[in-house]
Amino acid sequence: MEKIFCLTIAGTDPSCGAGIQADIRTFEKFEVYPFSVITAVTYQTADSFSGYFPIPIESLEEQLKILFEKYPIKYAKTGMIPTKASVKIIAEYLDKYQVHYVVDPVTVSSVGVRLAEEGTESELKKTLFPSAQIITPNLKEAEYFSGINIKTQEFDDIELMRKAALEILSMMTNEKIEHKSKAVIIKGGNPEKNKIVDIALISDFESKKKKQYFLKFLKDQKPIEQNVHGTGCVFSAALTASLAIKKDLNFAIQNAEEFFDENFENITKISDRAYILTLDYSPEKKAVLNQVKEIYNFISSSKKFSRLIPEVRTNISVSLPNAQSKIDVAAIEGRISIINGYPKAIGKIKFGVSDHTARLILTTKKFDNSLNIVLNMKYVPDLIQKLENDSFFKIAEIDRSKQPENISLKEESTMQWIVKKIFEQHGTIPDIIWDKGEIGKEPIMRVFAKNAEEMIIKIEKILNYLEKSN
Ligand code: PXL
Repeated sequence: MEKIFCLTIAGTDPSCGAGIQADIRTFEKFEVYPFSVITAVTYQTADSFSGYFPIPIESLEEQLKILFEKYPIKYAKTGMIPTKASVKIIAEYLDKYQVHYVVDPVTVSSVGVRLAEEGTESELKKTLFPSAQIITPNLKEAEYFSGINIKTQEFDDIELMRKAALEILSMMTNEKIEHKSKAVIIKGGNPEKNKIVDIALISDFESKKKKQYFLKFLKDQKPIEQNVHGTGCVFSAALTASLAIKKDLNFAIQNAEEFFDENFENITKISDRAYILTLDYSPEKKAVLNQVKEIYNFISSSKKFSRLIPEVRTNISVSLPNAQSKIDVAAIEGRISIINGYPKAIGKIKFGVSDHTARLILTTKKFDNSLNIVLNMKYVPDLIQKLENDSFFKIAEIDRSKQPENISLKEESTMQWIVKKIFEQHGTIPDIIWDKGEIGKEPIMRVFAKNAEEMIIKIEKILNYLEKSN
């Protein structure tokens, strides 16, 4: 298969979280070929920045020249550009070779140090913005380039983010290059407590009629004290690669946002105060995700299993061996429902997306750390009877009406109460805990297992009994 070419024009980061290194790592995730032109060498770690050396202009030009003369590169991104002269020469080559490019207008590093000489911003605006296909400022950069103060009182105003995006779009004026569409994406607004928002403004020229619209990406803020190093680079590289692959701007934006969110689930601490995106799961996390997948594949191929899906819907929660919180538990986002008679996942398999079943397995692990999986099912009375008569299963009933009122009001403590009570009564965590429900609470069966293989054996047996029951 022919390789898709992408080019990053940026500074190097020896700590590998941002800059050229982050771009190459991201490009490789998209399986595009990562050409790279170095604009500066920086001296930094993930949480400190001590300086940089701008690549002399002749050397910068040699890099651009040799690549563009040899390879038909049509998609690029720019990151750190340390001098006005470098901006000019880069713009010249991108224009000359009619490249579709994304500008990440970084002039200040994530720790607040300048990455470019004074005046670089106006050079970016004058020579690089006009022909850009996408510009991806963060909030501060958007404020700077638009001249609009986006933060009103405590939180950022989404309406003002939209205004700033319109203002920046008005700087993308060069019609020489035929983009079918252009966009400005303002990243990292904080519209309310614990929320992060990206606003994309798309200007679509399909069929010559200009159509402008906004997309809004609202996300939960992660409980991390420090900035994560290199996020802007990863996002704009994902955008460039997605654009090169499908040549559709709306798709590229959605795809890059999705890629970013998935990887943001997987932040890694590389020193005391520094976090980076590893862009991949550790073998341990991959194994957990695979276990959810294995169980889901088994369930979703069984029409019969639909009879075991309760009103609240089923989820499969699989925990890391030493899970501490729900972020260490993988499950199916949106749970498993029934579509065309078959069990069907509503969303993707991810860490941190289950509440109820995650709490259940986390509490269970406090009593028996060998257990890692729980799956909730509908309570079927005569099925329970059959399972009780099979010595393969240890099975226990919990009477929810015995729950103290102050606990039943809080779902979180309910899960803890159920598991604790059962453990006190039986001295062990059984294979199945079931209850007959109570007013407003559906009766449920919860199946526990150490690993996917064991869970599938249990489900198979349960399905066999289900066949024989009414
Ligand atoms: O994240 C912005 C950025 C881009 N490029 C390089 C950097 C930084 C931040 O420090 O060092 C090379």
